[in-house]
Amino acid sequence: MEVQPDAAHGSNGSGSNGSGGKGGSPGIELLETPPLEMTTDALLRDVMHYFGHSFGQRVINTGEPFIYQSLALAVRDRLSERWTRTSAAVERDDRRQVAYLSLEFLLGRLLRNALLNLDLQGAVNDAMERLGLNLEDVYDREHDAGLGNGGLGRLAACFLDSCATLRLPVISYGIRYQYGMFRQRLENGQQVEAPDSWLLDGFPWEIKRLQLAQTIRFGGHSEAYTDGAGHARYRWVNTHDVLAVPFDVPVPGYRNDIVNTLRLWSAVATDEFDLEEFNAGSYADAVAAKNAAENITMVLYPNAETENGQELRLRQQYFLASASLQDMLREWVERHGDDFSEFADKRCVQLNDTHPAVAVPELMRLLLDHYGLTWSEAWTVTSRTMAYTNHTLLPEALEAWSVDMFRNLLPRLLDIILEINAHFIKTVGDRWPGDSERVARMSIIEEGPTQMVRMAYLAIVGSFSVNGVAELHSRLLREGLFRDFAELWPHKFNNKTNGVTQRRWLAACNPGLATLVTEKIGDGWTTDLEQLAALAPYAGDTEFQKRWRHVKYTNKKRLARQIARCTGISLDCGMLFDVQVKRIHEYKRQLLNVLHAVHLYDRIRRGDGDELPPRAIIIGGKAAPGYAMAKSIIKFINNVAAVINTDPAMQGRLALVFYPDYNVSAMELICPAADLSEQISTAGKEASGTGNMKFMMNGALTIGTLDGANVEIREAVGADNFFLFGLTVEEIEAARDGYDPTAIIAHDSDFSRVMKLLECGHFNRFEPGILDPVIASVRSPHDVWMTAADFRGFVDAQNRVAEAYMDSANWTRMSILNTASAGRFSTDRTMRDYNNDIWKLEPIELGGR
Ligand code: 26V
Repeated sequence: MEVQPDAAHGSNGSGSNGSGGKGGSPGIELLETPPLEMTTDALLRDVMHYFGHSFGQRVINTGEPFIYQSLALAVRDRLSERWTRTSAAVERDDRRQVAYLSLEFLLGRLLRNALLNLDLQGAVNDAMERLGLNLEDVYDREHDAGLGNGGLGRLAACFLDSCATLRLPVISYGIRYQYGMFRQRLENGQQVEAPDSWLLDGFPWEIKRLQLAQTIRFGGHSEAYTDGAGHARYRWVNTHDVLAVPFDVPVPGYRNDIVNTLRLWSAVATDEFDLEEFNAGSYADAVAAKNAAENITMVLYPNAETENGQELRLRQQYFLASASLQDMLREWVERHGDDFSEFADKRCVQLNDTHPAVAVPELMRLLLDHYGLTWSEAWTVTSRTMAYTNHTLLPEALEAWSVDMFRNLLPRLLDIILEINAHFIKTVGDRWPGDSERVARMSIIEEGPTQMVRMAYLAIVGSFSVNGVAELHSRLLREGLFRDFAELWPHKFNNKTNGVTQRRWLAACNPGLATLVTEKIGDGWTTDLEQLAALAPYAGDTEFQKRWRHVKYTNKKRLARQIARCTGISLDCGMLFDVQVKRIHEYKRQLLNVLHAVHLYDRIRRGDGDELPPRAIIIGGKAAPGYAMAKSIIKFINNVAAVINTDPAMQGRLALVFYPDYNVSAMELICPAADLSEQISTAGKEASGTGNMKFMMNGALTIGTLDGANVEIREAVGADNFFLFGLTVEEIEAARDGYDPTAIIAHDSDFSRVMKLLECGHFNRFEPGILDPVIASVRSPHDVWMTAADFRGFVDAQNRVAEAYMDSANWTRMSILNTASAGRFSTDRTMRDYNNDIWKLEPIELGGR
């Protein structure tokens, strides 16, 4: 262990922890200290120490934040010693490591999972009881770390947990946004965004490491010169520089003493920058410039899949890529000097979508301009180091930056991109001589009125591996979007089906079910999810079914309480809880779900609902602030909900809830309580989905299309235990030609009645026209998402659901079989797949204390 000048209790000092980071002088070896005790007494003592001394508190109240903060620090101390040992082991062994680069890590809360992974839940529970507090209330004091939009960001967070649990030496790099995903309020049924100032009370898990700060350049221009050896070289001059300061967050593995690092970069103005202006006598300008620099990490972009092209977003991407690569190279050079011949054997960079793909030219730049490699040496290193994961098939979500923006912001990188493209185009020309159309199709630069850099193509050209996130998605990439590239480099393309961590998404969020499962089959499933298969033999066991239903019922009560608190709507827990929570997007078809709700409403009103089980349809999710149609869909849901929920005839038979401010913590309450999981995207549009896996794991049945990982979920659980409907990818494409929703509606009396209710203004009596765009989209022959095409199939499948739910023994059997079949959908399996095929890491071996 090294001396940490600032390593006193709870300091946010600049000790050397995480991976590497020695200053100049050799450290003094710190004397071996005994490990911190994991007992109730020791924890209580430390909590009170922080509470009294660090926060200056004397009286414990249920509502105050300081017990949470104090507990988090006491737990962080226990993580710290394991963290130092993990970092030392990784450094000592000098084996292959992965850097996972992502603009998003949707962490949610950290305390509960830290306690679970350290096996401290019992001791801390007792400690809180002794203070007269309930641990659940303490958990509730923690603000979600909402540093992501949705699936892609939450996936990265699940990867952290699984990599640490599998002992994989993976360091993850991201951005420490001051404001995470916006908070959603509803005003008159409409979404209103509020800033998420999640750092306001402080974030007790992070440790600032100022001595590892990196300088990031923007602007200026590139300049040719001849070096001492007579070689033509380039340098990037006249730049505006910003400092990237890392904050490290510990990532504990499950009961294995491993603690990996999540390194989040924060932008700070450089001193030189300020001084220059200051000396020129313009203090105000200097402060303004400081603001501009620090804006880079101010806010998470909330526009997944829409509104691309903001310059600040490109700044964020480059800031992350450059800081992370410089950090890796600093650490490399400390050990290996400037010999990069083994770099690609010992390091791998996994790009989470194209968001950090500017890392490809940035690594080239650092190797060429800073370390003097030749082009071909640098390219060999870069293209053997990078690996790229694609997360979307939607053309509008494929990133492209204008060449002009690149030239202004990152001139030296544009040079390098153009040169990469020149080499690449030659490769294409050699393989397909004379095929200029193909060259234009594949070029990294898209020609047209404004030239664009196609980031996905840059990522593919610069990587040795390209993967999709579900089998269907990976096939569609190879056959569609990236077809030319798959033809050129078939060996690069592979699939890695997503997963979720069962530690958060079953063990922590559903203690009732976790206990029941463990009683039956032991606790091996926490690190080997396939063991859930051992539940299958009990699926028909009446006694076990009874207990299974009891757990579900208890979870439904917990959710109903929360829904009553935040919406005022009271739900009866005998109702079928029919849940769709995810980002609001046309392709996910929340609209189709509401059409079904209106159909049920209509059936009950016309006296045709006596056969139906009572149902609560729960929808939650955020719309991108600039995505007008998604926002209108939220308004639409709320208007329909207002009518349904106030109609006495619907009482106890049908309810529609819009769950406000859906986030990770909300899902922890929601997924254990769901009976039915809605996965109803237009086939070919949802890359994978991961909510589908959380619901399945917690015993919900799925109603879904053949899209994303639904296909594999259905395969795993068996067609009989999955409610399938809708057109396939091929059928969707075939049905586009001559698509005529009005004819479909006319031929379906249920559908006609639904449309009549909508079109006569039944759900917007005092707001004429407000729902028109949404309603019109159903009738539009240009509806890309083909909502009308799947209406009949969806309603029929929902009728099968209703019938199945009435047979409670059979429903419970299917519910148990869903959990029993969820084994494949652990991120432990996903990470093993990445490791076996792409990363090839050996597990960390901790040394003795
Ligand atoms: C795009 C943009 C563009 C503008 C600025 C902000 C921003 C943020 C995110 C994105 C792309 C999001 C892509 C995404 O989230 N894909 C989801 O990835 C999940 C994990 O693989 C997968 O389960 C979902 O099906 C897929 O939609």
